[in-house]
Amino acid sequence: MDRSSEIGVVGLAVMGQNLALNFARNGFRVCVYNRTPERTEAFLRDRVRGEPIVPAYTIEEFARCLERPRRILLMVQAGPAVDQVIEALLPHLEPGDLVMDGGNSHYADTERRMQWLADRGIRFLGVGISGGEKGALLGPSIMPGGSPEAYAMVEAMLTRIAAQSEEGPCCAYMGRGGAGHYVKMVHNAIEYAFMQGIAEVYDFMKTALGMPTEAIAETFERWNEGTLNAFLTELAARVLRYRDPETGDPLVERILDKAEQKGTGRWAAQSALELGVPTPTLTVAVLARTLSHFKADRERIGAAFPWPDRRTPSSPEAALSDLEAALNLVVLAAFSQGLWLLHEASRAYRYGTDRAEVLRVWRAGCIIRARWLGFLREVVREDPEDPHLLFSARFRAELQARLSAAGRILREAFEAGVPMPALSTAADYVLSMRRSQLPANLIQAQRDAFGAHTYERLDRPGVFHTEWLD
Ligand code: NBP
Repeated sequence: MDRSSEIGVVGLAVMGQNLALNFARNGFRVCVYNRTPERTEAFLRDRVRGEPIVPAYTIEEFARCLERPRRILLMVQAGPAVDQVIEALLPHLEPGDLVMDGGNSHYADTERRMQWLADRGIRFLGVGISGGEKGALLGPSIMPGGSPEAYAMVEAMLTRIAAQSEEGPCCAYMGRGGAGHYVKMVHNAIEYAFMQGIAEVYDFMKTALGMPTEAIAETFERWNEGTLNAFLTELAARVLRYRDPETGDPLVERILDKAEQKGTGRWAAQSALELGVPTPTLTVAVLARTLSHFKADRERIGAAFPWPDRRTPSSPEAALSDLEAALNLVVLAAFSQGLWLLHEASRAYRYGTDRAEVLRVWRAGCIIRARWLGFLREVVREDPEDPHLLFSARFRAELQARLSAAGRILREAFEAGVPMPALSTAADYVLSMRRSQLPANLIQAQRDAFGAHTYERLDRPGVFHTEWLD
């Protein structure tokens, strides 16, 4: 088996197993290694059915079984495990070999590892992979970043195992340095916002409209036929339809209302703050998950803070139509903010990311795949250098058509005590970005009054300070 495998996969949890099978089913010879040998044995016994996959039980054996230059994909837990695996691999690698990290690593860690390995002549790619376990097996969306030479070593393999859309394989070079993991992080931030938007309209249907879970599922199914056609819309409907085998009730209604997170949404919010890019809808989706954790506090406060929690709007049919428009607004605002963040990050970190290519790669295979992506790509291509989708007349028209509906929903939601942070921030984002004059003049005057921070004037150039309190 020496030197015969075209690709090596380290880490055989769900993602690694399915990617190894995906490579093998596309005709590539694969060598697999996992720290705990029992997992490798179970994989070969339970899942490998004649595919060209060979196991290695030591790192030495693993390095030996790969064609030179080696191509290795790490699918281990993000964080210190990636460094530990690289440490273990290093003595067995040679200049020219390529290591890819396919996990959800932080883009700054990816840049550090890239430098670390470059000093030893070894190439490194940070590869964002989306699609969950099913996507990994049947065709994920793949976002590789690093040097173009490193990408050229695996382009044919990655584009072969990726999801295929009418616009080509859902894998493309995302740019230099940590671009691949940065793009995946923004993907996840948009995913958080989309899911938060879905959760809010579900809450509105349940609380303000009093709809049973089945009817809410049916509504998502109907919306999935239109502009909201998306993996997450369909998934919401399917999850809402699922009945608990034990009780016969919709399982979702038996699930504790605390949402978990693994970090990519928070990293995106942190990066946006560092770069000075406003991404309110992406950020509030992270905060909403954090707030959900304070269940006991919410129960205590809620008991002492009465508010009408059920109020059917005068026309439930009209409310549903407005709600569909409102969710579209959340989705469009989330993409708009995410793409602005990508534009600024690409400029600040010199990634050279082509956002039209990003949108093409998100077209299929990934969690945020949605009908809107084709339109968004056309908008970005109108002028790829524009940071904002909001500069596009076509994009503005889509928002304008939905903003009033969002306002009506927000008024009803307030009356019914339904918090809608993603929708509120989406509407606020559009309203703020269309205002040539914001009240920041008063903030600046106060800053100057208490801290002599100075201000600029509208009517003449220069920097001014006033003794406001004399
Ligand atoms: P996990 O994130 O659960 O990681 C488990 C794997 O990491 C096992 O193979 C484990 O080996 C290995 N590992 C750990 Br933990 N510490 C290690 C160490 N110090 N040295 C060597 N190996 C170590 O697996 P996953 O859910 O398949 O995800 C893999 C990566 O892909 C993660 O970064 C994840 O965020 C990302 N991702 C996951 C999904 C998804 O849907 N799950 C989607 C997209 C991306 P062991 O068997 O010896 O414990």
